[in-house]
Amino acid sequence: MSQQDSTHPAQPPRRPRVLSGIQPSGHLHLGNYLGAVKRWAQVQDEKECLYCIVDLHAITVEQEPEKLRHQTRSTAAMLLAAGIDPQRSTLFVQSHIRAHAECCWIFTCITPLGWLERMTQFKTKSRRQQSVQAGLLTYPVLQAADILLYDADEVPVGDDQRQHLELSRDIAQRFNHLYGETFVVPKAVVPEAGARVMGLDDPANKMSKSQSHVRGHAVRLEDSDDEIRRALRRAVTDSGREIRFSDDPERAGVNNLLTIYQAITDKSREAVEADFADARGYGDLKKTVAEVVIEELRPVREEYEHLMKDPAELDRQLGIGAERARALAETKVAAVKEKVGFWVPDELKP
Ligand code: AQP
Repeated sequence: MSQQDSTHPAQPPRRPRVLSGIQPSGHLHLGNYLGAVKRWAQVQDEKECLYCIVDLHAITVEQEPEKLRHQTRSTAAMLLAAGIDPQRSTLFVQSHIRAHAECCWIFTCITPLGWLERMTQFKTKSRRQQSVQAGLLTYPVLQAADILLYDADEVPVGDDQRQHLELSRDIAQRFNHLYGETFVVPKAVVPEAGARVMGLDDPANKMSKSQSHVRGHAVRLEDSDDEIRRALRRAVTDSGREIRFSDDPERAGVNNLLTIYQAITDKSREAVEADFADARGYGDLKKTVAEVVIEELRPVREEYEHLMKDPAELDRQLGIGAERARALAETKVAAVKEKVGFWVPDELKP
């Protein structure tokens, strides 16, 4: 070994950096858990993870201030309960880091309107609103800022977020093209099973926080065992009897129940179908799915209830996360401002 090798041992390769976010816009549900949060917890050892409670995103639709404040904390508690470990991951609240809003504005000025008007989520959510605010349209630009500020390599999300991720990539490439190499172009990581959990009352549409107040729509992560049993018993199916995965829209309800079962048990599609070969109909399917959901969510709910009893500790954890995230984001946004030609006086440099 040369002298240089012994004094400067090779640096281990940087672990891929992961960033993902969740809106504190209501009760977290089984779709959030299977499509996102469960995977977030699983990758904490192999990747460098940042997880963000995106309250700036939540106000793109109307929120009650006190409720939003409560939901921000309860979302943090639910993430910790579901296995996000603040020793291994950086967990923080988006509005605690000013750089997100600053970077969003800069991106807004390089993003063509047509890119935003194409977004499916904008079209769906704006249909549900009586009056549509501009923030709903620019939502994916803020999302690009969340991701690109931290040079994230990977973004684990449910299938519904694929299109937004494409837009983040487009914005990164456009900025790099206009101002020179600045941002990592991230990639979406979508789980094979559970990527899109559909509403139990309406399997044509995804399970959604903002609809979780609708009776029979969602399994909420804090639901009791009985509430979970009731929600699954009521799940919409069809008039058939065959328990198989299917792309037929008529059979979307059964497909959804099998997808939930598969995402929890981590079995192959064949093994899942074999488990129901002797079932006597959809009633048996619903009962079995309810039991695996209950077993999966019970420890999460119990830990959540425990964490919610100590808000000071919760705030302390979020403070530590914000400090770590701020150090990264402030440095990056300073470099971005420099590139676009802002004059930054010394006292404002990080
Ligand atoms: N139904 C779903 N199936 C699988 N994954 C889902 N996700 C959301 N719904 C499903 C994933 O959860 C993560 C956090 O989502 P979000 O907070 O950004 O909310 P969202 O995608 O807008 O969906 P919600 O939870 O239904 O909230 P509202 O109603 O407020 O829009 C993301 O990774 C998402 O893919």
